[in-house]
Amino acid sequence: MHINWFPGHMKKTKELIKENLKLVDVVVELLDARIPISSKNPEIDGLIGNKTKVVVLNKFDLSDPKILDEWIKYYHDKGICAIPINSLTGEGINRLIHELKLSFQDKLDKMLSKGMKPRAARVMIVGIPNVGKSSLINKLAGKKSAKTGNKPGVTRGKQWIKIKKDLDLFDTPGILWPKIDDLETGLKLAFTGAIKDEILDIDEIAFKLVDFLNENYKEELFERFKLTGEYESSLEIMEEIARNRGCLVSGNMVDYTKVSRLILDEFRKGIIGRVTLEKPIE
Ligand SMILES: Nc1nc2c(ncn2[C@@H]2O[C@H](COP(=O)(O)OP(=O)(O)O)[C@@H](O)[C@H]2O)c(=O)[nH]1
Ligand SMILES: [Mg+2]
Repeated sequence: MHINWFPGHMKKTKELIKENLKLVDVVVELLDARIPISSKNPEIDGLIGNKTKVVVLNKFDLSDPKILDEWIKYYHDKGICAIPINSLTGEGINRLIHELKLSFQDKLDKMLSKGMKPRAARVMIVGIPNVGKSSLINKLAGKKSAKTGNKPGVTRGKQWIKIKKDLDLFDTPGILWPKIDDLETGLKLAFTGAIKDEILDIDEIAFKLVDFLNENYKEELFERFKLTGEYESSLEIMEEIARNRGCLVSGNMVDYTKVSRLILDEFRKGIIGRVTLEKPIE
């Protein structure tokens, strides 16, 4: 699989995030609840240094509830607060706001004891492309809608959005890239739509996804696509799905690209079921 990924302005972006972080009290590390490892940029912790961090497991509505609990416990055991959020409906947002204020309290107390004036906690969201940064900012900001630059390096119009009396949000999220150092990571990012399909072989991705689902979420897979037979391979499963859904070309041949798109689309929308692709490593 060929992944052409790293644009030249990555270094500049990192510098910019570092600059912006100087203004910030609390960092929200936004992760995809289905792939908390693969959607993490490994350099973020270095950039954050000893600032307070809250982990948000976004798109939890698409993730496996059982494994979500395992992840929350995993972070809890490491002393990190992890909050499941649905940035489309706003579920979990109030808890996040509460937690953000709470995590600023220590710093605020110190400031007050030094005779400084109290001020609102300043928060910045950081995450990989497509993890839901803009959606979360919009949900948090409500009608005070944000100018949310999707391009790394966008500084113009930089401003603080007042979320609550004592909570300010930086309107420009920090965009960092995932680290794709093996095929597995690349595939998980592709399954979830974090990587654009154009730079990957869609048939291969869908095939690998069916492989994974057949292994780990067989019931959901079979139920959704009305599979009833015994299948020798994931390829046979894909062909059956293609026949069931009319993804065929002349002569009743399977249209692999069409069925691949269909499977990936339904997976990403959560129609196949709530699926998590990686568990915490003990
Ligand atoms: N199901 C679901 N989809 C989400 C959630 N948050 C964001 N999305 C979708 O994920 C895609 C990327 O979101 P966006 O906010 O543009 O991500 P950004 O690139 O990090 O700013 C969009 O299609 C959103 O509708 C969520 O919590 N649940
Ligand atoms: Mg965005």
